[in-house]
Amino acid sequence: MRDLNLITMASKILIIGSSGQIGTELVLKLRQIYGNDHIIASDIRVGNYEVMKSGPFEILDATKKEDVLKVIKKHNVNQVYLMVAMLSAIAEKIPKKAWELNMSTLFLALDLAKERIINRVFWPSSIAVFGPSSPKTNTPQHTIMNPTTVYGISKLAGENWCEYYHNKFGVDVRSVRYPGIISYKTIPGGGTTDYAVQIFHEAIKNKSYTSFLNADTTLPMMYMDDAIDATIQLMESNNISKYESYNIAAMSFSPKVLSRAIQKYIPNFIIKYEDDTRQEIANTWPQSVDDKQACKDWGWNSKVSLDQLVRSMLNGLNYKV
Ligand code: AKB
Repeated sequence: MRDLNLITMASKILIIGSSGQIGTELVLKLRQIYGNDHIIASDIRVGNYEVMKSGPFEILDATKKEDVLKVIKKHNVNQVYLMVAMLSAIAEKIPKKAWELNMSTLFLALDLAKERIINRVFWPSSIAVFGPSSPKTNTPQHTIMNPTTVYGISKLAGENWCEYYHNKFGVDVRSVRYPGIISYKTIPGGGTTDYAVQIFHEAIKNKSYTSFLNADTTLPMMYMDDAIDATIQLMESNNISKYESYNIAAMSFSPKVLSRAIQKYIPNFIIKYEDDTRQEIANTWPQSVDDKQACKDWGWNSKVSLDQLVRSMLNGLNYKV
């Protein structure tokens, strides 16, 4: 557990969207650091067993300001991690709903900070802010950005709004651009990088997986532990030079490279390829991003390699290696 100073500083933290892939593990890690009662989990649906039994949980619709306010007042919350979003692939199917959800929840959190009801917000952006005209490799933090998906457009607009609220109203809102996040506790839903989680479940169960991205589609990826560390490190940092979304990087791989890394432990695993509309999305995203600003400003450094990721995934899913 961290020292008392930090606990007082961040006395109560609300995670909105705590039943999702990242929200689940964020709650568990924050509870380890700050103590169970300091971390309020909330979502529109109940979360996994560990989240539900280890501390406070509220059913919460993140689009309803009155309800969010009630929870904030009830628990005396002063920081919010807003982990609600409709991801890239699903958002293409219901674009207006996705835009509405992604933007209205962000405005709600920004306004709470503007009104000084809370004093710090974390809001996740994504590599989806980049587009076909952005440099493909080592994509800089500042470059041409022309996202082609509703999700990417909402994330880029969100980044601009965060900066605007910071510059105009002094809102302390912090953000990283997540790559594809790989984890075993909760499955992701509706993203373009989801194959990199599904593949482990299928490799263990059926020894075979049909990838919806083609063999050589290389994308930036990260193991969940690194993503959680980056998020908390940024939120705790006193060294932020830029109130804008930071690129963070760990590794890049394609379905072919990942399948070979899995075959090291499951030699009879086979992968087939049948790409679908998610391929078009992936084609517009970077293969790797340059994260030197995050390294310099708040000491970001990834710790988990591809082989460690594969071992942790297999062990976590009870396939002991
Ligand atoms: C998605 O695939 O939509 C997300 C992302 C990269 O933001 N995982």
